[in-house]
Amino acid sequence: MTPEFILVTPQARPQVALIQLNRPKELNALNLQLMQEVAAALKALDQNPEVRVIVLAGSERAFAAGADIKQMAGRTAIDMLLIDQFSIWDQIRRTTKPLIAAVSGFALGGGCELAMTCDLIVASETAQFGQPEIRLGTMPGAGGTQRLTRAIGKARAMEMVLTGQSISAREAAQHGLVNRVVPVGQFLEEAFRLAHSIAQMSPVAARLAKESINRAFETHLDEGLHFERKNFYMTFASEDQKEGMAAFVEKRKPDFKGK
Ligand code: CO8
Repeated sequence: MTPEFILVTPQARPQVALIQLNRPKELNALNLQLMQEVAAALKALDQNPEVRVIVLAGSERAFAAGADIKQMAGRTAIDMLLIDQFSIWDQIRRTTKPLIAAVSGFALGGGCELAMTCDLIVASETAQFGQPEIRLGTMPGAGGTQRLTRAIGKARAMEMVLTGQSISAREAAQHGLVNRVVPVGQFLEEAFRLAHSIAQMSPVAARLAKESINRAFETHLDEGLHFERKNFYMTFASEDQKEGMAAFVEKRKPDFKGK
């Protein structure tokens, strides 16, 4: 079925796919269908052997202005429980390939949380990141209190979540929330550039490295190191490791096949 609220380009660049949120009138507000479409597209691209890295973008004006307030407004707690929208977010989190958010304009509420669910964030100079839910009488629900705190620290996360104030792209970069900030006309191209440089690497090693970094947020050091070591050993079962080291010795560029 053709998605209604996103555009999917499996080969936006060689080996790099693009998912573009496309609900412009509503500033890409994340209704349930849009989120389901994103999760389904990510699953398909994750299984597509031609794709090594995925870029998730909005428009220049808005990455996403949050969950769809109009859709949520009248719901009860039990409606929210039964709709179980966060199972979709859990599915997104299971994407094994590197996922880059290309953020310009508003990344608010669920929009900020969606960007933080990605592995890297490229921001335009106009990007603003915020968790304004408190102004609506609620609070972040898709990881905002957890991922933001891990990314920028308790004091700043408290201020953003308790006041609802946004931070600029520059502040987000200073505090380690985003990887880089570029002029607005270049944010997508910069995301593709970053995606391309990752796509040159071994997809097997990238997958295992991503998994290991994410484990750092979920466990204590001893177990994290143990997990990392197992994944490190696992790379030695790949042809890519043999190719990478042979290419170094032979002074040539490696040709990684993802096996
Ligand atoms: N939901 C629904 N519609 C929205 C949303 C939204 N989050 N944001 C903007 N829109 C709509 C507006 O209602 C407006 O529609 P219409 O033209 O029909 O009135 C249109 O988009 C354009 O918006 P504005 O006219 O307001 O544009 P401005 O440039 O004046 O303002 C802002 C832009 C500042 C982004 C403003 O629209 C705004 O404050 N939006 C709401 C931001 C917000 O509070 N986000 C948090 C939402 S709650 C949340 O995300 C909880 C997450 C929980 C888990 C995630 C589950 C998916």
